[in-house]
Amino acid sequence: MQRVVLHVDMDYFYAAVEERENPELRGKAIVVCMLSGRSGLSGAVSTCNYAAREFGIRAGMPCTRAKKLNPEAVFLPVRKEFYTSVSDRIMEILRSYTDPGINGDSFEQISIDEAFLEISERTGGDFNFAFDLGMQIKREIKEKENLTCSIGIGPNKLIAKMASSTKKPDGITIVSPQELEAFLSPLKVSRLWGVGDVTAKKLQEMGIITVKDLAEHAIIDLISTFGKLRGTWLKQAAAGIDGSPLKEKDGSEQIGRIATLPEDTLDKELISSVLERLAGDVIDKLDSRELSFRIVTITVINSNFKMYTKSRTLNHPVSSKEVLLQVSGEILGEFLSENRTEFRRVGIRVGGLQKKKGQKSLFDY
Ligand code: DGT
Ligand code: CA
Ligand code: CA
Repeated sequence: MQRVVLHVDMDYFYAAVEERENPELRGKAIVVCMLSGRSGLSGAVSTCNYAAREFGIRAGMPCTRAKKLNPEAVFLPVRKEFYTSVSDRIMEILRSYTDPGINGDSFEQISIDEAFLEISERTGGDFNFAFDLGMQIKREIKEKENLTCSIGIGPNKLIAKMASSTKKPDGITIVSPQELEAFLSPLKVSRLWGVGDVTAKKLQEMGIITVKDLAEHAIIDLISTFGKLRGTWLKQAAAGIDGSPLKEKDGSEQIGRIATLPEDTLDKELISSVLERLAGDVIDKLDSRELSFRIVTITVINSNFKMYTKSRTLNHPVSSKEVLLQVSGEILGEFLSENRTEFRRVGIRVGGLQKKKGQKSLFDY
């Protein structure tokens, strides 16, 4: 089957969150600063919205310089923890779009505002379906978090990542295998994900400016300058070839199942019976890989399609189904006491996975 990978990058992330939180800032140039804590504006620009970018303000420049470029701009301090909590919810949404139950990881978060999703199975390798899925993701993030993102879709991570930065903000760019060559050829080599200034400069000295130049260059020459590994990688990247799999950050892998309830309901027994079945699947999967878990997360989606999640972290890693059911029952109880809108779907997920060392009983927990 044709592989399809989707990459999401949130637009002007920190500044977008600030803009969302203070609607009166809408339309103004917003600059989010890492303040050094000494005096006034000493520190560097962390990011800024597009209105500020029109004045030439950029991430990394001193805030005092940004202030000179646009004295009217609104300067705000970074609130990293808050952005992280927004990011966590976005990652939650994204995760729900990945291929379920494939061998290997189907989700990879690469920074606070970026992630890869493996969607080959879910789209049947069809780039038109992938486009629809991308639009759906954009809508859901807009609806739930009132933020925009830019999406790239390609036959691998390299191309998906490069595609997402082609149209920004609020863009979506598809590069199917048929479009690959036309997409890559005219780009400067520095646009290749993984080629930094140093490599680009060396390539330029070899007369290699565009990706097309690189693709046509003798591999032997590349290897003699960059070594076997890097030389081969460059040649392949120029042809848009990248076989690297998605990889969850260590310790962030999760195993989960989600299902639609037989009817929209707030009936504890009915919901518990579905959760029990899902928990059984999760335990089977853990057993087959000899894993234990420490974090239990329950997700509910109500009949208005609002999604809620709650997690519990245990003191020790465990692998027993009783514990999973007990903890998920407690969380479900909390949900039911707080919600009046009927549930439509429920999901259960475990994280904090590690290799099983000997079974823990309910008593230990
Ligand atoms: P974009 O993606 O071009 O629409 O704009 P951003 O702001 O999302 O930029 P991105 O994706 O490179 O970075 C994501 C967030 O990471 C950004 O909102 C703030 C933070 N960040 C980026 N560059 C820097 C930097 O140079 N310094 C600091 N402190 N934070 C940065
Ligand atoms: Ca971004
Ligand atoms: Ca980013």
